[in-house]
Amino acid sequence: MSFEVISVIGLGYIGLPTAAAFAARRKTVVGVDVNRATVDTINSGGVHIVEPDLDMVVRAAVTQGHLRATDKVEPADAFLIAVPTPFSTDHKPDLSYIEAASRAIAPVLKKGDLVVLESTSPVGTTEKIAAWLADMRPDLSFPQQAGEQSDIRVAHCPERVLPGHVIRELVENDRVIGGMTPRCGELARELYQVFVRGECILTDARTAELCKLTENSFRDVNIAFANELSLICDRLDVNVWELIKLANRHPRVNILQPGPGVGGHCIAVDPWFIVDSAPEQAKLIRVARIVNDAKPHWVIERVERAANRFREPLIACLGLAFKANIDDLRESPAVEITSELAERFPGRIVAVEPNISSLPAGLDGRIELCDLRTAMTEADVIVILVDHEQFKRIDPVLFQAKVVIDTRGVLAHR
Ligand code: SAJ
Repeated sequence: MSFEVISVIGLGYIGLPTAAAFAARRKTVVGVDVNRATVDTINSGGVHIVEPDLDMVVRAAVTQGHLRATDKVEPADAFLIAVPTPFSTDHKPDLSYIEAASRAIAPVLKKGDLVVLESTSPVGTTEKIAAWLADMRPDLSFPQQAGEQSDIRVAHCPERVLPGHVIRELVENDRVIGGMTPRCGELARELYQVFVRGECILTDARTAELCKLTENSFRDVNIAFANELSLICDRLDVNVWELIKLANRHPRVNILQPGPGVGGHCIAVDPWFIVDSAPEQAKLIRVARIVNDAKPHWVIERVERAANRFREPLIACLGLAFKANIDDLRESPAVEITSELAERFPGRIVAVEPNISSLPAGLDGRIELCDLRTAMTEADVIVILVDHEQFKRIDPVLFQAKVVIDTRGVLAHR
């Protein structure tokens, strides 16, 4: 089977780079997005997200005629679903985007097509997609009905790329591919091998779903351990950064770094999908989420204590992104902390974020975006929230005579 026309549904942080990767291999790629502005930007050779080298790859794909965006699903040989899977306020997964994408694909499906779910999803979602498709297309057979003889093949291949390194990791990382039947998996492997240089390992769909959730939960639990240590160290007057460095000299210990909390749209979300599916069993995973979610509040209290020593303190928050050297502010603990400080303190709060040029809606008008030099000169209290390269290079002398709350160990790691 050769896949000549590939449709990618959802042109966000994962869908767009994936579409561009197929296009770079001279496949005909049709990207689909409900956002008209996104479609127009891509068709003009631009990108609507910041990711190193993505602009170059997309521009080349569009200019050479291999990638085109549209807001309507068109017939293709393979369909990749890469839409968001957020959760509701009570931590229940919201599959509405996946269901909408599946129902949009259904009318154009033809015998022999492959449908792959890329979005990180709760266990059982791939089976749900097959059920939604079957519901809309009684004239076609699906794996849950016809097994290996089905007209349509369905598989899950979760994305695993690290924001900031997407273009490289997309090609180099191993992929776990879960077919609804072994043949579904094999076909999906054929598809991904078009651009993936890592190994494509086959399993069933449920294992692939849980595998992705497990990877991010593993990281969350390990960050929670580091964050809990930072609280213990504060209580016992021990330097947590030195402690971790020393403990990691043991050949079988590898503790991660504490921070102001866990941000982004993956690590802080995916563990809840496991908790939701197995609430009785997922005790450690749930507690890790609670520990990490509590960390921003702990930081706020410490800043409050420090600021109360001044009559009218100027507080400078260094960093707003959810982690170092990116411009992504989504689900950022740094934003949460800065916003809460603005709520609590009547005085001036400034933020330094070298990777953005204007403040997001929630912070605009409440705090000021300022340059590093001004912040370091004028502030009484400095709160380091992100370990951006620019902050690691600050002259230590500038921190003298300031109250510094260093949530990332920037000063300790010099
Ligand atoms: N963080 C810490 N301490 C650490 C490491 C991270 O506090 O030692 C914080 C970061 O500052 C950030 C958050 O955790 O706020 C998440 O950052 P991250 O670098 O751990 O992960 P993401 O969200 O950028 O990407 C993760 C990756 N998953 C794993 O490393 C297991 C990536 O490979 C996934 O593809 C991505 O989630 C995803 O899309 O699921």
